[in-house]
Amino acid sequence: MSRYLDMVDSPEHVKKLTVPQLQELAGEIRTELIEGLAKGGGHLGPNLGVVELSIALHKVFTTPKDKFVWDVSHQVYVHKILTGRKNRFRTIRQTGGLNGFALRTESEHDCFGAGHAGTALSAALGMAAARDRRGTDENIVCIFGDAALTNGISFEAMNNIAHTTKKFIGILNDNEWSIAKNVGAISGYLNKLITNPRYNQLAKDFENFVRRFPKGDLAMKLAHRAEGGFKGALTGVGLKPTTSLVESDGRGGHGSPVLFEEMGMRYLGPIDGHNLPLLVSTMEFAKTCDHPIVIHILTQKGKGFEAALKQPEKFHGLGPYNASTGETPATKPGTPPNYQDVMGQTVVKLAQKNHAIVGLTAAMPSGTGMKHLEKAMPERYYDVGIAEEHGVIFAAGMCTMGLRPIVAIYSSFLQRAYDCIHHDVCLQDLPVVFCMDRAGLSANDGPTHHGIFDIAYLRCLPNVVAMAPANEDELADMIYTATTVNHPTFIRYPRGAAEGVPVKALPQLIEVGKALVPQDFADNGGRKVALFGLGPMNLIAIKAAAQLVADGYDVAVINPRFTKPMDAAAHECYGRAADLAVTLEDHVLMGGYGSAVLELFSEMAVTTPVVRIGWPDQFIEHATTQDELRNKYGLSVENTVAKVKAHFGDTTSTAKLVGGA
Ligand SMILES: Cc1ncc(C[n+]2csc(CCOP(=O)(O)OP(=O)(O)O)c2C)c(N)n1
Repeated sequence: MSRYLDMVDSPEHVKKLTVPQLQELAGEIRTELIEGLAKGGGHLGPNLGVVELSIALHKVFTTPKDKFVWDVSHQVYVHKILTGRKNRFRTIRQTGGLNGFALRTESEHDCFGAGHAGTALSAALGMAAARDRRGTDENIVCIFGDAALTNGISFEAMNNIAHTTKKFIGILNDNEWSIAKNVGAISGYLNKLITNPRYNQLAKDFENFVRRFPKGDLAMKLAHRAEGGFKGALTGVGLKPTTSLVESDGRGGHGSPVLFEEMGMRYLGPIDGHNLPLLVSTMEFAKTCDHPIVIHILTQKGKGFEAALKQPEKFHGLGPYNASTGETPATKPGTPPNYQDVMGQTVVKLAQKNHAIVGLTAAMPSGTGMKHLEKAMPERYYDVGIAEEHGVIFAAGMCTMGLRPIVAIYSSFLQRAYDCIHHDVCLQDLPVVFCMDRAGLSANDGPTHHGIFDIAYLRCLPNVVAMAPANEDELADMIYTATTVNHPTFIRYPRGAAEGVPVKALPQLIEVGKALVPQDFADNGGRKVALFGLGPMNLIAIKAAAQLVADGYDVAVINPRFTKPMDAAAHECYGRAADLAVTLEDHVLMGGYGSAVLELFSEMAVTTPVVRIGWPDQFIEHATTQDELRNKYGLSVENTVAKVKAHFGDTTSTAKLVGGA
């Protein structure tokens, strides 16, 4: 049986279909999402929630002229399917395939790239301001989730909207979930709006109102003109300060009737975000508005897939699953634990012994493993929402009162809080412990999520103690050590499964600034090579050492453990003794660990040549696996061996050399 989906490959095709046909298309797209992502995984739940919304947007607006700005943009899969990328959809997040987020270089329909939350309102407002300046008439539509409102930037943008432009369409896609259940006063506030009978009645009135008119631009213009009377009903209430509309929130506030209206925007909602005819009419209406407007739509994360509806957190983003049942493959026996779980379990152990310890996540309880503390000691656990800046300063405040906050944030998301790290934590030398997960690649997410800049951005700051464990046991020791150091501490570790090293029942203190030497020179008469392998690259160094030793080299492997303070004595000793020093890091070369070694050698007049292995000075694309990218960019055992041999003019290596440093 032919499907509408087979006929649709661009927004023009969407426009040609009737609303009932589009409703069928919605069902077909859901099937494509569920089946198409089953093999490789992806952000299934959020995309199932925006099928009708995405279709309605393309029915009413015309990209690329009109602009859709998606917050985080993990929910753009349907938009991709409708904008010429349907045939490549099943390549999403895989090597050479579609990126999992909006990407300007991928399509003219992706007007703004993202991956981090909270940027859409600002970007969209910038576009609206630019449009107004150049006197053109593009519609700018910003789609943001309820969790985006836990982020400060969203409010910074909203503070500016009404003063900046008259034409701005915001769509608040409210499914009550962040990745986990949304948190904080804003989520409580939205809930009050959703359940407020007054607003529900107004939204119903709006629905009845638009239903009376035949579909189409002209009808909506009429509707808009007639809106004078309607407007009173729609917004007048919001502008009147009536505290009774939203009851006291129990937190000392009475809740302004409608926050968005207080900020100078019109508010329309709550609207059923799965009612396609209503969405189409609402968008037609929004298009004619001469005021910034926020349309509050209610959607279900995972709509149309039982398993995803039942477990919204798991299905927010996941790996392969069974397309019929939603079951995910069991972990193979013997698979090491994830670094994030070792982190969370260690925090629980430490918190049991040290009452000053508390744990903090910025909306990522599962992703960071902080959920272990949430479960074990909910009163010592804080989820601040998608608010990394606030989270870091909040932790700094806690430190001043004697607490020992452990802040778990992905390396890439921590970038947002850089000034807070500098100004609030390091400058005051407050002992916040930072656990930086996903330091290294997040392969299938791509450049928005790769965490490969943190050594560079941290090692320039005074007071910092920065470490990188080579395995999960060392991670536990480092977290413990960090809780005893009276300075800001930062621990970077990679995504996913750890190395399979047994983790001691109780973590041990390690000496700050002290490297380890897992393999010393054998003095076998071969050429001396010192491999300085940081963090997970230590294993690469050990494997490369085995091959080099087999070929007659004399190799020492150093596990530096600290990028600040570095073990100057160990670096100097092995640097001087070697004929060649090689640094290996899962980080950009520029400003990273290898750069620090060069600086140290220069200061100590160590003249041994240095080869640096790490990520080049470019944004690294997404791929199916980390290993593919490591091989491509030369962060591999083979390339390490080849580089060493090339240095000595040894032609026994057949591997192609990658990377220039
Ligand atoms: C700065 C930042 N912190 C954390 C994340 C991780 N993250 C990705 S999506 C998401 C939740 C988004 O929720 P919402 O905006 O409501 O959209 P939904 O998935 O519910 O549709 C989070 C916390 C991120 N992308 N960016």
